[in-house]
Amino acid sequence: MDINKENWLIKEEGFDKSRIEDNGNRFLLGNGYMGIRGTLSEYGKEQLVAVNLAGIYDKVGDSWREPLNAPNFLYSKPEFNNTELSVLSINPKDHKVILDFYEGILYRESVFCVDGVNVRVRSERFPDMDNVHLIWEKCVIDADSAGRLTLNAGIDYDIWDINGPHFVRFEKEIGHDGSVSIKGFTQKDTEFVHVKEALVSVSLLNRPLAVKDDEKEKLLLHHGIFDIKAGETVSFYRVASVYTSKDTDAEPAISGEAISPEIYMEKKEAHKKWWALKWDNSAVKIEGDEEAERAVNYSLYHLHSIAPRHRDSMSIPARGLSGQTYKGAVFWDTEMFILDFFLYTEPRVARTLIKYRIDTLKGALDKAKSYGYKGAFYAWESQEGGFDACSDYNVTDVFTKRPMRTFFKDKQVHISSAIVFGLKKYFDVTGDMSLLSEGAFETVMECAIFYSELLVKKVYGDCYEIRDVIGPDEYHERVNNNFYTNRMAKMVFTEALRLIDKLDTIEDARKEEIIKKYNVKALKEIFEDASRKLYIPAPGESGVIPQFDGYFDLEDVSVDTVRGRLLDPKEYWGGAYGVASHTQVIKQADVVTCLSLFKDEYSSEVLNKNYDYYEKRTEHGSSLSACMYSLLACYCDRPDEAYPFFMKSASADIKGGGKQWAGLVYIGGSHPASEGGAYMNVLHGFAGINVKDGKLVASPKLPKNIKKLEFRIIFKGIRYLVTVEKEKAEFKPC
Ligand code: IFM
Repeated sequence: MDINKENWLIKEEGFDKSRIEDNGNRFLLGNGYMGIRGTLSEYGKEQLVAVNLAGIYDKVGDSWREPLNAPNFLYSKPEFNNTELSVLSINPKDHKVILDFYEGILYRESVFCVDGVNVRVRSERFPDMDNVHLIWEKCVIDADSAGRLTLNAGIDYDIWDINGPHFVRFEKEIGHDGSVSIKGFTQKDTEFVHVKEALVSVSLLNRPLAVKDDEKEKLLLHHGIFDIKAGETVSFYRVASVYTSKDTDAEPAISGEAISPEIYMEKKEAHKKWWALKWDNSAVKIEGDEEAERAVNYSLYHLHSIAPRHRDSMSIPARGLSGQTYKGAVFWDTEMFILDFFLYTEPRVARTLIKYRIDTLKGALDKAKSYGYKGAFYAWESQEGGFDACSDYNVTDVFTKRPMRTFFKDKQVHISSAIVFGLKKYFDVTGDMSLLSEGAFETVMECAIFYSELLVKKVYGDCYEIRDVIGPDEYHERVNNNFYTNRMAKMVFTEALRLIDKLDTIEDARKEEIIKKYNVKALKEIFEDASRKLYIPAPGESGVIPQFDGYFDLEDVSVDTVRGRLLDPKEYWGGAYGVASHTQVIKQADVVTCLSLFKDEYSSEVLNKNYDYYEKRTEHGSSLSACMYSLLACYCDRPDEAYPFFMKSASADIKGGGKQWAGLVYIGGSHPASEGGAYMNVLHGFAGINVKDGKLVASPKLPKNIKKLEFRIIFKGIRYLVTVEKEKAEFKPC
């Protein structure tokens, strides 16, 4: 597949202070172990510099438990004739930052004019994709007249945290071989993050660097002075490693010998090869629409960068590795929006994501128990061990500054169905049933038990209801019979029944264990009954399905009318007194999400009517919304209407500027669910590829500006080249 690599560059020309925050997300680098925000090397915590670590959390006082940020090992602020070369202090004459997302390398070039002398700083950096503890950087500085260049490069340990500071003490070490190291300990003295870096400078003078420890500024720096002539360059190469108390592999040995220009070049070549291989499996070629091609592949770049390939049981937080927003927690975003990309391009990662849920079953059992239920109620915001990090007060009222009681943790019971749905997709797409004996069977049984516990039967009546829940639309709390929740619960019962029928395929010893643990026969009866009698809201005369009981009785006003009622732009729309709560205006796709999952059960007329009804009433206040509308629009045979929603989803991070606040809580960062949703739009929507009766089927719906789609997928272990043109899709094993 030929790729137009020019289209795979994200460029920022000229320095604009107001873009610092967004660029941190747009130029993000990552390797699943760490995410390095796309900030400049002279930036500090005010510019939201962060090296965000996966799967290691800490809590300070009463504030939210959040993932740790490591000390910034990419800091540098050189000086020329005693003037700092920093965009924060001098407006650069020329400035560009380029992310080559085909190669996964971030480049920067700035020219500063210091007393009439043009001084140029060029750098490039990339995280190691094989040894995920490492990151590599090269920096070259020159000037068009002679002058004194001072190098200051090292570790900045004044760390940006939302709810920190997390490190209560630091241990520093200065090697005699060009390395420095700093180990930050949290209040639990056994927990630490260790950052070590080695740096070599290369210049005609070949002068060794000294080390400066500036305790006040919290900088541990390599330092050197070079009197350079016009055109002469001073370069430095560095490698840094991050290692934490959570790691079980060996810590990389970093010393002056770990880095040299030759080693750097070797690593860079290996890095480019790594990415070329990834793209070979996953790039999406969109003929006729370069902007769409760029946006969707950029989204995939992000997903590749945050995939936990270094573990066999780990998931992806809702804001990826772009920072501490949403507490670094894992939401339903993973199974419902992100998973499909990995299922079809790198099933091993999909397995790792699913395994995380299997391994956190204990947390889900405990959570259900704490509410008086049997079974598995997964964490709405899952951290280590399945601990639910979701607070009872998720939003701060902008007027009173008081925390507002929200019920996301207690009432978004649909979370457990997402886990079962993820597992079901894993089985259907990979054909790999090995997880069944590795805890998947128990996971599905426990989720089904949980939903059977939620069923309520009226004395007069023979159907079951699920009451007092929050559906995907979080603006309407504590409703009864949410269509999405009930239909997904039914799916859990049917999946549990399907797996019970597969019990014989599990090897004997495990099967024995399972039979001892569960009364499978009794469960089968319960699930059959539940699945038959669970009330699923149906389309009324108008063809529209009520999102929940009483939804149509709410005030029917437009999204703009509701927005017009806001007294403060940051005001929260939901909760008890939110402007949307008593209206039909919803935050994000809810009925529409459900219909896009179960489209085959409804007529085209019903799909169309619901799409039209809910589209007008949706704020799209969540980045999870647009892709579901795009999917349903395709299923309604309206691909041209699907297209803008797809572009919204695919562009969430390339454009930036999304919603940054929920009440007074900062929610900025990158949007993996939106990125994954964009992939789903291409795969399931435009190419129309889905699994039916164990086989791949395709029913393409290309919007008018897309001439042709081309990409590779893996289905049941076989790789296919998919080509879609007009109404035709072709799969060729490749
Ligand atoms: O999971 C979502 C939720 O549906 C809407 N609020 C943000 C969460 C994290 O993306």
